[in-house]
Amino acid sequence: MKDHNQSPLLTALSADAPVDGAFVRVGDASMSLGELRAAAAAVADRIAGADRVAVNATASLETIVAVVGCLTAGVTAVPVPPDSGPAERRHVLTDSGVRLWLGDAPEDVGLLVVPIDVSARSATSYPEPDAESAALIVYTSGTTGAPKGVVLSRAAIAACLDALSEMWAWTAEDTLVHGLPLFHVHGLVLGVLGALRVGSPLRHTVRPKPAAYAEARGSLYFGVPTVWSRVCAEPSAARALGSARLLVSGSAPLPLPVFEKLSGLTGAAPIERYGMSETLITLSTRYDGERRPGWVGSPLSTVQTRLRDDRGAPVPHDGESLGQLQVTGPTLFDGYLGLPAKTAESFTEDGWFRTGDIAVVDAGGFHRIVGRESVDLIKSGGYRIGAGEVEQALLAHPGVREAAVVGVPDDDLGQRIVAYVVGDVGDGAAVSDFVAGTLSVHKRPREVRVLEALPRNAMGKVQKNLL
Ligand code: MLC
Ligand code: AMP
Repeated sequence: MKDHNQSPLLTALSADAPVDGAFVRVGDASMSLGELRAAAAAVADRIAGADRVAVNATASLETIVAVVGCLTAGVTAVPVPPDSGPAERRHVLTDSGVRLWLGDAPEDVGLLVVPIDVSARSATSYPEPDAESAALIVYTSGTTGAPKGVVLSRAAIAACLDALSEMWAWTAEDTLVHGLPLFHVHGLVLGVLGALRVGSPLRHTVRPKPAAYAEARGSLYFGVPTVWSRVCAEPSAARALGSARLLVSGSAPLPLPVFEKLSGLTGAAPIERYGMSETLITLSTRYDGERRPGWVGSPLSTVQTRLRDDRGAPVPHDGESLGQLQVTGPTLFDGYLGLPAKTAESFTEDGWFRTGDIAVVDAGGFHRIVGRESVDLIKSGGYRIGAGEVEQALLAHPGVREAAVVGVPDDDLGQRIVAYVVGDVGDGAAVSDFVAGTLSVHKRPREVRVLEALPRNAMGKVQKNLL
């Protein structure tokens, strides 16, 4: 195993790597490694000494230069979803305590803004920051309340990427293609930092459209299940991906029909892998191993998993018994920013992280994710959305007295957000428009249904299973 305290996190950017030729391409814009290194150093020159900074995380070269600039200077990057509503953005900025904003800024941002110029160059050389320091703070939803900041160290990122490169035989010979957002683990950690650690050129398609995936002619592709389902709906695009070495699916369950259809159209079964913002990627099938539909494979070489029942007793790994999935290993986060009690609650007494997912493990160590413990964490298009956060946004509407949000099964998105409200709101459209001012697009209910009353049990608790 590598000594992460010695080696640079972004190996491909280290001084002795070759630097010419387009390495990172986002849409039509591209940069060589040398250009990226010099542009990131120019960002580092502007921000060195800051503790942490916000990055306007659009799908662009600017975001990549900004994040690499932060990592160069040893400044923690806080990626902000570009479509965050004002309230959501204010929470992220206040909670993270950033004083600087990198990139184009909304008018009301209230921070010192450092624009990103991808053509700027600096030759300043920075020492490798401490491997235990925080690289990123990624905001993610819990069942209730506002999103929490997940603190990810450089060492955790390095450990995850090294184990994945071994599992997928991911090398500098690969060309990585994806079009995922750059403010979550999947698109940013795997999809950008992975390419810069492994040294495989990156083609980011801005959005993960099937035709753009087909045109990119890469060897390694990343997508959430919604992307693969849409690829299957365009068979010519799917067939064009038949020349790729690996298609990797993660962030949500890959439906069996999509697995089968993608296998049929491309001639090879996709790789499935499982992870969380808090743990990074912990389970995957291997490039040279079994790919079983509905199963997400085995732990990364440095990760351990176990199943526990409600009372904390071991659940057998027999391929049938359901248990709460717990994980431990070097890929885990450092904690939720400023929330020591919530961090402590998310670990068992003996230090294993409670994923909140229910799983089955077979005798060979293969894992199947069966569902989540809580109905209040919804996965829609691969985005994790807390029902509580959406309910709070709905309750801020002056006419809404009660609100309950659920994830309804959806062929395209996995789950679709539906809101039930009680109050004087006329039809649901006005409520949808209202929350559009608070929540980013993917957190908005696709449908708002107005009810006379919410179904409640004798204790007064809403019975979401009846909605
Ligand atoms: C969407 N739209 C809405 C809406 N929801 N409009 C009004 N109200 C709503 N509630 C708009 C969109 O903006 C878009 O408009 C159009 O409707 C189509 O939306 P869509 O069907 O959702 O498609 P799209 O926007 O293309 O999004 C699908 C997707 C996206 C798959 C591209 O969901 C996505 O990028 N998902 C990736 C999420 C992710 O990276 N998760 C990783 C988390 S990390 P217009 O005008 O823009 O077309 C993690 C760890 C791990 O989980 O294991 O990886
Ligand atoms: P996030 O916090 O956005 O990183 O979401 C993490 C959650 O996504 C996990 O707790 C799982 O519920 C879900 N998830 C990620 N990958 C998979 C997968 N391959 N299969 C099923 N669920 C997944």
